[in-house]
Amino acid sequence: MAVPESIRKRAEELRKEIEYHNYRYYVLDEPVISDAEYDALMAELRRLENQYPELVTPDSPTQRIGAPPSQAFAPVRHEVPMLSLENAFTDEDVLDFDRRVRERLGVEHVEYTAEPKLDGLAVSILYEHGYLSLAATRGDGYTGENVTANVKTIRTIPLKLHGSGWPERFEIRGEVFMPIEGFKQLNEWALKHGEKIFANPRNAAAGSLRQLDPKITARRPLDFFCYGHGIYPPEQLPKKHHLLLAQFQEWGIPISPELEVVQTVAGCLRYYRRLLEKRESLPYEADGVVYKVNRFDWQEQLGYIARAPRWAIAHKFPAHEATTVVEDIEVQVGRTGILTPVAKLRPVQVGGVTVSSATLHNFEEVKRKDVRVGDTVIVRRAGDVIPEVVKVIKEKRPLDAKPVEPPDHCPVCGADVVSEPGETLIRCSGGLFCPAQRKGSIKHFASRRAMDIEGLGDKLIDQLLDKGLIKTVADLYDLTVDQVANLERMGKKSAQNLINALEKSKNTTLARFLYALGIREVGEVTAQILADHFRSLEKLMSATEEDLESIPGIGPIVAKHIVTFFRQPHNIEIIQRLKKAGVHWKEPEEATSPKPLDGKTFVFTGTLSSMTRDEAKKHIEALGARATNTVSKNTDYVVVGENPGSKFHKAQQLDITILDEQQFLDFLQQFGAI
Ligand code: 5U1
Repeated sequence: MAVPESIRKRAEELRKEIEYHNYRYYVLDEPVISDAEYDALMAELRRLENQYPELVTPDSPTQRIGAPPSQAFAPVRHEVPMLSLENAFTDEDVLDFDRRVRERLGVEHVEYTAEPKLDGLAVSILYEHGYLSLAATRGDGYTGENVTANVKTIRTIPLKLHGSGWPERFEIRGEVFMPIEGFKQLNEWALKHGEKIFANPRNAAAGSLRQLDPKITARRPLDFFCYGHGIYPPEQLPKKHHLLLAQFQEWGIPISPELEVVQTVAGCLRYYRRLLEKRESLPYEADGVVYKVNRFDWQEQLGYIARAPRWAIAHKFPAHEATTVVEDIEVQVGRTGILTPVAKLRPVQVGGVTVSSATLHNFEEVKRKDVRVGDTVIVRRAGDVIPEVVKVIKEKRPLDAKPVEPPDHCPVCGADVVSEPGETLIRCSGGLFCPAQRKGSIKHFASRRAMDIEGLGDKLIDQLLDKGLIKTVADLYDLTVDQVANLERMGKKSAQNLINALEKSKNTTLARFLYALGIREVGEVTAQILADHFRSLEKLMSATEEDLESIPGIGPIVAKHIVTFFRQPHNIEIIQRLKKAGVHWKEPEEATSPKPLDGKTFVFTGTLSSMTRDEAKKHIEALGARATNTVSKNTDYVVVGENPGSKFHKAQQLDITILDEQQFLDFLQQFGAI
């Protein structure tokens, strides 16, 4: 059946539009349409392609998840070998590297590029006539595996290059990685569904990319930064490495936002210290920094030794893994009653932090890893993820190492331990009568992303509960200065501060309040969806499971938990008491009412002295703007505090409006936000 011209044109329009929205969403982090609108565009394109299969082009956005499972990955020979890097572990190693570079070139001053070394999986991607045509893993450097179908599912990698002027045939090289947040969510999901837990983001990225079924890869939160090239016509190569990467970025290829050009080895070492300080707050795992001689002609002059270039080196961060001994295995009870085995460890330094306990996730994991009290284990700490036991060194197991079994009764309240069919997790059945669950729910209520009660930390909550001053979250708002002042390590002033913080927390948002209630399966995102949809607590409380399930993003399990929660008389009583105590919020407005900064994006860098980053974000969000992490040409304002990072330089390069702290405060004042 011939395809009518009008349909062909519509399919082409849809492809372009969807790719544009993919770019806004995945690369710029600045979507301009809702998920529902995006889904409607995809559905329309799929419909047309199903009706007229000849409309399916290799770069169609539908092809990102549509490829059939392959039986194995075919080998791919790299025309230009994929090199590895020499490692430097100390400043001296880097100074030696720079000395060797300068001596070989016979120069005094060398310009380098510096960027994070991501802990992921290296891939090479071939573009032909502007289309992604082949993607392969590094393999042994000479032959890799064909992972084209899987790489095509990574939303930030363009299937068709933007702009123009690209060589007919060229390769980009870079790292596929899993951002820490995505890794945490993937493991939480795996934990709940009894699936394999990944030891670290690197394994998760590698495991996801090497899935035989690309549909599985498509569901994994993978990302990519390009750091170099393979095949490339020499006459089209710019003079410097950073210019090539800037060119790649113009064609829609993601590069590290932390990339910087630095002068001499001193600049390299300064960059290293800056990045090391930021390491824990980076959204991905970096295991070091890579320095490269920026000029391509100098790179060529320097050449290679064995399989590593003489013009680049990886300066490694201190290890995030260490070996220690399991002194005990305790069972902790969380706020939803889940029993988690925790290894109590002989204290050990892991990447600059002393670690004395590590999660074992659940009892299936304890069995699978066969962890026993007395075992020598490898522990790992990644970003702000809770340290975990990676593996047991069986050769070092003492004869009296003690295995542990899951308990039948809650170690805190003695209630029966139960498990739901098909769940790996076991729970205490004591509900809010269990002191551990009560404590957990109060900690959650007070936490920064919930009611944000400053100063109400774990130790204080323990004391308040132990002294019988509070039993539920509603009791917090009945506390008096005198009651608090009598607690250990508290005085009149700190007690008054806590009462002030409680008073301040009463002014909240519906989404935060819903999240703070600790309804099972209602995290921050779900709470926001519910607040946006119902815009009133009363409406949500009277919603049926059916009403809830009709909302995009709310499934039957979440719907059931929500309805069950609002059916419990003690929950209703707590909500009424909280409202009576003065907890309030402005009903979220219709998304359509315009705000002065609608559509504007802000990036914050450095420390503000007058408010926290979260407070600053709240101010601009209230005016309709959004805060993003990456500076791009679509950023409207970059707010620069003390000790700003590379985003400041990027903003200068891109000529974006920069506001220092005072200018930012004036700006907010102008809109009556402060
Ligand atoms: N950031 C970065 N990681 N990384 C890894 N740059 C970089 N360069 C590499 C490797 C293996 O190799 C160069 C020789 C292209």
